[in-house]
Amino acid sequence: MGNADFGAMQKSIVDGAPESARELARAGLEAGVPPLSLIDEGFLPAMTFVGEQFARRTMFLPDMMASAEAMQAAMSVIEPELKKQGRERPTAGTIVLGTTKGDIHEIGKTLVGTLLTANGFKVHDLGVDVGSDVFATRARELAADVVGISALLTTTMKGQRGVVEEIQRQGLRAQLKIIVGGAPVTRQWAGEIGADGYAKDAVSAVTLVKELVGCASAR
Ligand code: B1M
Repeated sequence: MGNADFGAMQKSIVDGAPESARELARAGLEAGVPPLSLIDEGFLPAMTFVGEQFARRTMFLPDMMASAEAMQAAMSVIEPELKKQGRERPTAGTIVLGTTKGDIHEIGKTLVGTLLTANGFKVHDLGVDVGSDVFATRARELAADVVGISALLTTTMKGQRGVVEEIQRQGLRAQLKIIVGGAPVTRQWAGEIGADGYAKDAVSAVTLVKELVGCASAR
């Protein structure tokens, strides 16, 4: 593994500097650093830090927005590299993925989708602020094996329950699995709303989906 300036990566996020984040991601890949290390050791800790500062009111919404923009700039370089790993693989299953209604957080959801793609799944990313009916309708149209619902706000977690109910209402519940995730989401909540599983991060989401669709040996 090559050298990478994780400190500079973190600074680019905290400073909200997209150009610098993009360049550092590119340099990291060129130096041979694995894409997931760039995320987990380079950029992500700074995003978590920014969230904590926002909660403590030592950073404000414009700061958090600038940091998110820098994070997305880095991800735009890293994600194609992650996806490449999945190109040669047979389709392991179809996933419909999105963030709940009223919630525009997309970075974590997109990372989950990228890693699933890298592991051979066909991912249909519905984006953010997605209504329950859209989740259910697309799942039916695409004959999805798994529906993945992300929520980053305590207020929009309720939307996950809404999606489960809508899938039930449309008579699809028996033919697909439902997984949930996002910072405020817990395993207990997943159980309460009748989801099939909870994943705390993108790597565990892949393991979970493989277990649920019965290809635990797929890599
Ligand atoms: Co917002 N925000 N935000 N925000 N934001 C949080 C979530 C918050 C915790 C910050 C804080 O106060 N500490 C807080 C929520 C508090 C709560 O409800 N518990 C918060 C708030 C309050 C808000 C606003 C209400 C602020 C305001 O307007 N006053 C507002 C709401 C907007 C809305 O959605 N309607 C808002 C807005 C924003 C920005 C637009 C500025 C920006 C998002 C930009 C974008 O996505 N394009 C933003 C950001 C960046 C954050 C923080 C700082 C970082 C989120 C992130 O991208 N993390 C966040 C604080 C934090 O989480 N530490 C915060 C990096 C990402 C890789 O991690 O998304 O957690 P994460 O995803 C992980 C796992 O959670 C998991 O895997 C991912 C990868 O490992 N996972 C899944 C996620 N989805 C999954 C689905 C799965 C499985 C696993 O299966 C389907």
